[in-house]
Amino acid sequence: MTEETPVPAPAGNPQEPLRPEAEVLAEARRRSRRSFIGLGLAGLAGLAGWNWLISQPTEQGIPRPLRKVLDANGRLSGAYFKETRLAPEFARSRARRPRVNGDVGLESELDPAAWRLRVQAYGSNTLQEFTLADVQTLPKIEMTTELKCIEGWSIVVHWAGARLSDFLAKHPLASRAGRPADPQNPSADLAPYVGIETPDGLYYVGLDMASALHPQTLLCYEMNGQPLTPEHGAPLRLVTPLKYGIKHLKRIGTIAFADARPRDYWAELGYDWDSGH
Ligand SMILES: Nc1nc2c(c(=O)[nH]1)N[C@H]1C(S)=C(S)[C@@H](COP(=O)(O)O)O[C@H]1N2
Ligand SMILES: [Mo]
Repeated sequence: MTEETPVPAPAGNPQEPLRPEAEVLAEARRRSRRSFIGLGLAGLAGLAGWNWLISQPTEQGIPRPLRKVLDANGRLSGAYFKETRLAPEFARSRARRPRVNGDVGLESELDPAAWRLRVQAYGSNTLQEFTLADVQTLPKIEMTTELKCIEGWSIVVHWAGARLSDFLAKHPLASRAGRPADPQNPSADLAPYVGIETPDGLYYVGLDMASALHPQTLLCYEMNGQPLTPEHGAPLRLVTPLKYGIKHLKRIGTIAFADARPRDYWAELGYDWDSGH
């Protein structure tokens, strides 16, 4: 995963002052309402239909009938994503240190020696614990990809870590019958969703299984050739470059599997649950 793909220059100037993510969220919600109009839904339904629609109960801030359309779109893009798409990679010399963004769930001190990755087997209450060394016995994958924040900035970063798919192939905890995960040939009893949380449970993200098993979804322990620093998520963070930064959970504590979308910090604040780009 080293070849360079020509892509437009990253948007946003890292020196610009940060806009609060919440402000961006409010704008994103306004934008997504406009894009429904762009879909022609309002036009088809007419004004009466639109009034009916916006009077419907909401789910994640979006009227429920539209949420269904979005979910269907999400499933379609999930299938596309699984089969073909890779995030562009860059020359390693383009890598920069990203600014520290977001510290929810990182407030307490962390003792790296005492840290464990805790994984709950699908459909059972058993928790299995892993050390960082356990994760590092898996093939080390390096890639130089763009970290894109919903605030509008993006930075090229060189990451290293283990594929989550390799982890779940070696430790078959995502299938009810204990089958190794195989992205090419997923077994019917594979969990449809993965939930990942910080050790204190204060930050949490959900992924569909196709995204979790994507070849660029890493349990990451190095940034730009150095072990992760605490503010960037030491000892282990998620990197999944087809999704916005909000999904790149820093300081992984637990991984669990679910039949329905796991809770997601930014989705609860109204942002798109998939957060792909
Ligand atoms: N635990 C935790 N992980 C997190 C966040 C957070 O607040 N807490 N913020 C996310 C957001 S919004 C972004 S853009 C990236 C930024 O990663 P960086 O600080 O390494 O640049 O981390 C993500 N992971
Ligand atoms: Mo972000």
